Amino acid sequence: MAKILVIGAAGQLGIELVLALQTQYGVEEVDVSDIRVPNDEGVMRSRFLHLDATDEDSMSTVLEEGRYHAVYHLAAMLSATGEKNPIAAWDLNMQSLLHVLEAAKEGWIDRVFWPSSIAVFGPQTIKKSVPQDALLDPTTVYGISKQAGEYWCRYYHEKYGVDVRSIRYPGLIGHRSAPGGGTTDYAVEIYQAANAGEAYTCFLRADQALPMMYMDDAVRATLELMRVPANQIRVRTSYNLGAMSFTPSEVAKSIQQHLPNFQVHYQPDHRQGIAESWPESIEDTAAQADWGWKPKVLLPEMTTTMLLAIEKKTQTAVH
Ligand code: AKB
Repeated sequence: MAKILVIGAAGQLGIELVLALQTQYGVEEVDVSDIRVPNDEGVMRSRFLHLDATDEDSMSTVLEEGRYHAVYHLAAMLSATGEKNPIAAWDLNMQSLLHVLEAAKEGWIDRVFWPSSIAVFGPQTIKKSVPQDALLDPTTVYGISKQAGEYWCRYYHEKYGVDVRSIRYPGLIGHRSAPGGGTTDYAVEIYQAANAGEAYTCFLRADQALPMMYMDDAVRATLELMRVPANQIRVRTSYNLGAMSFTPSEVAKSIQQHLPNFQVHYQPDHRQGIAESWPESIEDTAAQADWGWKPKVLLPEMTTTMLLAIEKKTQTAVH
């Protein structure tokens, strides 16, 4: 039996996390599940379970039979899509988490990972270097579900001893998987457009700074947090995690160092309002102190890596 289950394995983070878990623990040790089949051959080397994470009966059957050591529960509707479907976002984000926490309470899972987000912060939160215990003030249904989820995690830990761990991810940027439905997605799309030789129309303002992180750092942080002995984890809501903060015009400039003719136009849409409500940068001393978190990749290195990797992928697809 596999020891690890990733729920939401077809998503942007899911694909990358599964590949890293397979490398670390072996393909046979990882089961992957989603409501849609992951579009990645590497991920599909693991056993795939077709699973609707909101369906209590299927979830409890899979989790009771699986008796997993670790479950990474990533299924969620993100900020921009969530605003179009608030009730569906709430249902998916909350019901699925409660099914996993209940299964852990039954003793069917030893350790749970659940992602939170910078979306828990809002207009009343301080904008720069947001501390761990800053005011939470979410304005999106996604952010509200993440705030509630954080408190559910702490509740299950304190009441029932469930070992659930969480990170407040900033915007994640990677080249192996596509983002979907987020406000920070521009920071992936911009590299794809640049590589395709196209101009990019950005849905945020040129000067909208947001906290961001390169995917390899995010995956490493997740694996590191899940390896830490339980008694070292002092934050049972969710850890702030910082890496970099940049604006669309700063990414554009960094791309222009490699592709001087690259152009970006700005047409802010409804996602600008969401971005404006979020902080510009995050302080993460709790994660540093409790489990030694340290980001490795900053904007210039990320740009070089992203452009090279996307180009390689495009060439492989053509040949
Ligand atoms: C989104 O933009 O909704 C996500 C997030 C910051 O959690 N990438």
